[in-house]
Amino acid sequence: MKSNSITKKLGKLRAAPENFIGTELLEQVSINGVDEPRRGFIRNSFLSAVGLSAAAGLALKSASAQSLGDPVIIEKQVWQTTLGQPVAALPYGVPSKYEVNLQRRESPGLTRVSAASVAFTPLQGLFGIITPSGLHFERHHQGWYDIDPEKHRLMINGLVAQQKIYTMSDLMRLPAVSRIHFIECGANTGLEWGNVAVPTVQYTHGMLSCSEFTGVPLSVLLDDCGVDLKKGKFVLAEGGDGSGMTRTVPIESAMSDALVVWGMNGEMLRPENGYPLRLLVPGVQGVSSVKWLRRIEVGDMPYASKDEAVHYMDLMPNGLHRQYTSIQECKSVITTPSGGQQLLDKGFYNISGMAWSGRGKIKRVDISVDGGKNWREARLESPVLSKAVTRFNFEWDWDGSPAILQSRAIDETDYVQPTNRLLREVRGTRSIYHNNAIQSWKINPNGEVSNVQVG
Ligand SMILES: Nc1nc2c(c(=O)[nH]1)N[C@H]1C(S)=C(S)[C@@H](COP(=O)(O)O)O[C@H]1N2
Ligand SMILES: [Mo]
Repeated sequence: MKSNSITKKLGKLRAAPENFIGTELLEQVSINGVDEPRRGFIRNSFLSAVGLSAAAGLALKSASAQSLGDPVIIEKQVWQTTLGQPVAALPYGVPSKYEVNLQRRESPGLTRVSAASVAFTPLQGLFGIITPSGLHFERHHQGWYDIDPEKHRLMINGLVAQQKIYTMSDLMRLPAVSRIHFIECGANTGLEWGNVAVPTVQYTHGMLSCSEFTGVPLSVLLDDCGVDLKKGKFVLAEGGDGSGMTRTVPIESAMSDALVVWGMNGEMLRPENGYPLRLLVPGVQGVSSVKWLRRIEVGDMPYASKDEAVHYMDLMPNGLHRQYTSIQECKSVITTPSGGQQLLDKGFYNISGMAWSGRGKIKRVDISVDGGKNWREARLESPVLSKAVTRFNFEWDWDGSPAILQSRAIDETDYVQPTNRLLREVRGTRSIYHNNAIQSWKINPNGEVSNVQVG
């Protein structure tokens, strides 16, 4: 009886004509970005969450369990009565076939220019803080390459006592560190500036990923080359791809936590993310984390490269451009429930999301279910790491009336994530980049969740 009503709702969602996204994507915007079989599973996990919250003393009058005659538990399944797949049937494992809808996707609202585009991370389907490597967002200015590590070199030159060229083997002998950090494109959430109601969190916030990166601190290499810290104020990082990506990084950043990275989530970088070598500048907009890194030049002033003169600048209300904005300010977003998902019924829900700050650790996240009138503190899950995604959770009993869900993050510098109104007061309305405003998801009485902008 329950499952019929779910199917009906799903049908309605798929048929929604006003959506500018295709059928393929409508499937993806259904709950947690999954298809029918998983939908049942999600529903079941909602039910077990219900059990948890009952212990916590929440009112759960609309919650109901499967009937005790449920054939899935009573009857023997194929997997209980047969031999399973042998070990190493898949020498490199892949996700279950039931998870096939959890994919990086290109936004239907953006145009691909040649190979240059972006594939967004499906944040709505992720748990914890680590983005699986195959789902790390990809942003290329001229497409990606699978570069032979034997043919890759890193050159360090400019204001150094000795210019050097490193092979991958040279680099991988050096003392390595592993750190968890986010990478966020400066253009993430950019469409919200234009009041474009991008339907899902994948497209509003999916140019964000968080991984464990392994490499050598850039400072070790700069020291090794005898960097001139008196004259050297900036470094230029240059990519080996056809886009000739070049970015200026301040020497303070280069000498503190910037890493020259070959590892991601325990294995070599994926080609799309810069294999075999990339720069990682923690907390700074993604473009500075130059992929397929081939050269670091030490200089005495910013390089004003083409990528810095044309992109990633903010047009301010007074008509001036703000250039070299680099820190990704404190930000958060609720990923479940989020745009395009469907609440099944009144009752208990775990509101879950991500918070991060380019300036350090997340200190607190507040949740509002009434569009910002009242706020209550969410639970931060450990670990809470500097310049990394922090997971938050919040217990909510939905009474079936319209609601507007928001999250507001505060970082260790006490910076508070701004509302749309506050952000626009300072920045005007003509920006494309660096939008860290509070995101609002509207819940209709029928359970549909959609993207809305409130002040
Ligand atoms: N060489 C090179 N590095 C690059 C890019 C590129 O196109 N070429 N894109 C940049 C941009 S705009 C971003 S947001 C990040 C994205 O990193 P990812 O693709 O690993 O997510 O890489 C940056 N580094
Ligand atoms: Mo980017």
